[in-house]
Amino acid sequence: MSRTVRLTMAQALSRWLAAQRVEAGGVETPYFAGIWAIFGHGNVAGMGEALAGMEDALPTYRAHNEQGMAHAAIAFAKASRRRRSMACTTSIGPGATNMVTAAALAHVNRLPVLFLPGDVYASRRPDPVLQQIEDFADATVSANDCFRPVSRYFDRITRPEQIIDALPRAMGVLTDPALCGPATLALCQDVQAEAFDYPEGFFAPRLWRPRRPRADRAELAGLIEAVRAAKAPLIVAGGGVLYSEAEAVLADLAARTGIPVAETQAGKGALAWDHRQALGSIGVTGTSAANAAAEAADLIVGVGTRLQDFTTGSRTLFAGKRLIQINIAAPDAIKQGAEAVVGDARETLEALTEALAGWRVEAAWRDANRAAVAEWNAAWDVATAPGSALPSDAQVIGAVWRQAGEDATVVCAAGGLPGELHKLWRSHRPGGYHVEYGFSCMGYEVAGGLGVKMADPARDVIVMVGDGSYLMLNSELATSVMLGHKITVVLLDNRGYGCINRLQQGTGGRPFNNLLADAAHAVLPEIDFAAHALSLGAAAEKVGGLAELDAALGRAKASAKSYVIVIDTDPAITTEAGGHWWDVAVAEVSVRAEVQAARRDYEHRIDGERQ
Ligand SMILES: Cc1ncc(C[n+]2csc(CCOP(=O)(O)OP(=O)(O)O)c2C)c(N)n1
Ligand SMILES: [Mg+2]
Repeated sequence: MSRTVRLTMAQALSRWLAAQRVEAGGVETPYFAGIWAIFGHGNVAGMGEALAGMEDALPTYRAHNEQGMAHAAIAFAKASRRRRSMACTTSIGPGATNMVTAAALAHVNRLPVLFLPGDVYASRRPDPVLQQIEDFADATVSANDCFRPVSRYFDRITRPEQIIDALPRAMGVLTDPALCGPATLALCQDVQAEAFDYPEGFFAPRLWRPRRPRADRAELAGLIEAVRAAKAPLIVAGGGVLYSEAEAVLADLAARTGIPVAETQAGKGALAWDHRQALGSIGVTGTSAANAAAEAADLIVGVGTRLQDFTTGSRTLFAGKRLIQINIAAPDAIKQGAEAVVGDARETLEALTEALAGWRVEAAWRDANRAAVAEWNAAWDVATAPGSALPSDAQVIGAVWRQAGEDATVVCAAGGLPGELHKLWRSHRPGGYHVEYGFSCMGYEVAGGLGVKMADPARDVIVMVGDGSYLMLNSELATSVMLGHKITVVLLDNRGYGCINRLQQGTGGRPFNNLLADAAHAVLPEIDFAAHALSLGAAAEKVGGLAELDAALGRAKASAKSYVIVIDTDPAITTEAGGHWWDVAVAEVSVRAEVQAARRDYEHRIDGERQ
């Protein structure tokens, strides 16, 4: 009989998490870099008791908001290219449901994170326990059922021995490149504290290696033949390129063959911005060079992309084109009528490079793309050149980019900034661009910046955030100060939801309920963001304009603790150059002539969408 060890479920779970290993950068290291925890009655006596004393093997980090700590965990995983991740434990009820938005964020972005919300008593002894929702028709329902549609794996642990199967299954999802996403184990409060005789072998260290399935031979042969036959091929690099660590192979393939490469939000940074085949961002927030290439291309090869509407210009940019999708997940590979090549990006691009040896695109295609990039670079100079008026987001981005070292990582998620950054930020290296644009969740930015910093503390992390996103969730700024993980936050205050205000007018609406001035108010808020950041323990200052921003960025760089720079910006300006149509449904009936006109234009546009 195998030996056993008597532990509570929470103790066994924590020990098991600490025993999971991966190889990162040639060194074996724990898969779970730590566990974020906010305790309540639903986890303090179970998980809390287990984690105390485990600090060396599984460090616990205290946060201020469950959604925020989950954002930090997710950003950590994204910055670690899904090789490592973190767990998050909460109480039952509001602590648990505060993480549901973050779970959806991880699900959309295909990022691994282990959610461990506390759950109601399995025994039902004290029902209804504090914070328990009561479903009159179904006694098995708890608030944690909200996690089901936003988890790649969900289980409720109602007996201590269930984790012997549940944990490896959760880990299988976290480490599977095709299924990757959040795993949720809802831990019944009483079961966390219940003891069981676990087999000792359950806690043996286990090494998880990234899986790299090769493409099916026939699918690969079809891809090679299609590229060889193409007059104007274009590669669209998505996040899968980075998660597969395929960037060097992609750069080499592009250089050898001359095939131009455009990047999605998640794929940005795969190529250095000045690589000779780099066209920059594609789609709704694309460069003129990339979007012109997509329109002229006779073959589009997507690599590791979900084909989100922003990438495809709501299915108009690639309409009528031959589309081949290299993707680890078959459901992604077959989207939008694409010919599928299911496999690991690096393996597939390596095979493609080998098969295309000696083959190059025609000179006319190469020259057209080079000329388009030169034109885009001129537009970049115009958009980012400092002026004397209230600065635009683009001008602030230009100033921050010029000051940022090649090793810096810019972090963003929602508002007008992600689009402007997609177009204008010039990535020097993979990992230098971290924009969460799958869920585009306001409030990801500050906590996300902390997670990125934790993934690589040597890195300069620059968070660019709008006033709206900052106000929605900024509490992990205090955590960054507390943990000594310094981030720089550049806060662009345009006094409201600038991008939605522009979208509202673009769809024929009048300015309503987006900018502070257009919303119901007794007084117009005069929010002192610098004072707010100071009160959380960060260093902070407000600058009077672009000229002062440069000097402030220098002070931020020299600061040992997190530093917030506030700058007023113009809510109306966005970069005109580049871009493509985005499908936002316009009201079919309205008394406003502007809405009627926008609707006519909209109906004309949707005729072109790829079926
Ligand atoms: C949690 C969440 N709520 C709502 C939205 C919809 N939304 C997208 S951008 C935005 C406004 C963001 O304002 P701010 O951060 O100030 O950026 P700005 O648009 O002014 O550049 C809103 C409300 C969202 N993306 N996320
Ligand atoms: Mg704003």
